[in-house]
Amino acid sequence: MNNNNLTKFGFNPRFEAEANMYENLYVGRVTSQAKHLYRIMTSQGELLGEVSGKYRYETKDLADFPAAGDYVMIDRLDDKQGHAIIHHTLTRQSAMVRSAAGTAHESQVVAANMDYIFITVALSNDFNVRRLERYLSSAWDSGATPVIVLTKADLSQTLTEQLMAVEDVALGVDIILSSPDDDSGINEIHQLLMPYKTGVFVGSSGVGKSTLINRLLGESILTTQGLRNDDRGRHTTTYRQLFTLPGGGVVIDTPGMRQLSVENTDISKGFSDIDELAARCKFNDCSHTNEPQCAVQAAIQNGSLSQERYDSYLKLKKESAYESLSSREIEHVKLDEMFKEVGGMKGARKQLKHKARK
Ligand SMILES: Nc1nc2c(ncn2[C@@H]2O[C@H](COP(=O)(O)OP(=O)(O)OP(=O)(O)O)[C@@H](O)[C@H]2O)c(=O)[nH]1
Ligand SMILES: [Mg+2]
Ligand SMILES: [Zn+2]
Repeated sequence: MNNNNLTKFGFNPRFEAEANMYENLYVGRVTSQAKHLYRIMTSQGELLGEVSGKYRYETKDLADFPAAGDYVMIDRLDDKQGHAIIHHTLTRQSAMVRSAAGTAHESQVVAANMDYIFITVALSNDFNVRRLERYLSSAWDSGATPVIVLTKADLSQTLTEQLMAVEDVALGVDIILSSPDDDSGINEIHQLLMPYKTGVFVGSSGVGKSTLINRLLGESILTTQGLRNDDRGRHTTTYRQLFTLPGGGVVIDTPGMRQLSVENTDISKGFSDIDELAARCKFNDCSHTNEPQCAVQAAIQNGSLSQERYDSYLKLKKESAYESLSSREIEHVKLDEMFKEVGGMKGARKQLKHKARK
């Protein structure tokens, strides 16, 4: 099978080797999804497909259904007689995961098999460095390389402060500055994506992801928010979609995420500086609060670690602990914390009962 057409969509020998293990099936890459229907690019062009009954029946985890960027094995290369049937999803090289809207437990794959995650942050009113930190740790966990893209520099009133704040948390991650009247940022993104690499754009609604992709494409294919720029617009992009760039390279546009859960996220990857310090604490299980010879506290004291950064580390750590609990369990944990002095919630209950009896 000649897969030249698919190579433009990122198909490479690693996936080809796995695809060859399936007899009588063809490989394709998912370019978008609308409910149960998938658009799939194949060696012969694009077609529509859906997962087989067996696939649906055997898949318990939402994250195991195909997502934009996935390579899938399908039964046909022509959908004139009906939708192609997806039988398998090839092993993911990377996956950006978030918890599905409204649920604490089910996680959803935002995009798969990308080399870069372009975390897009606007330098306008909405700028929030803590949110960037969350995206960063989630991106590190995906297996792809994060890149920070800063947009709307033209609307910033505190550019220097903002850049310093970003550099503080970036820890070696590339930072690309994009502005409407200068193409150097766009060119840097092009450079990264050159040899058929895949990049996904993530970030809050209205930060300018689709605008960037239109500029990369060299034409206005994607709908962007009107001329509002109040950072409060509706979500303009409503589904994930994959495109090929004229100079090679593949990009996936995503709708701005309302909530980016830190579930399944190894937060330490986003905080390697604190990790390094922690390794030098006297005690292995140091909580970095009041233990003697704590390297983290020492760093805060001598100013090499900011209290603010340490606080957000603690906050993220606490949230990821919460995230793996059900809402009921979270209530219990919260109550336990509230009643810590009297020995947790059970202790509080006992005391209440005791009082009532009196
Ligand atoms: N001033 C200024 N405006 C920008 C810049 N980049 C994008 N915008 C504007 O910001 C608005 C939102 O841009 P979009 O590209 O639609 O944002 P998005 O991230 O795709 O949003 P969702 O699809 O909702 O997730 C549009 O009006 C853009 O014209 C920039 O660098 N400077
Ligand atoms: Mg968009
Ligand atoms: Zn310590």
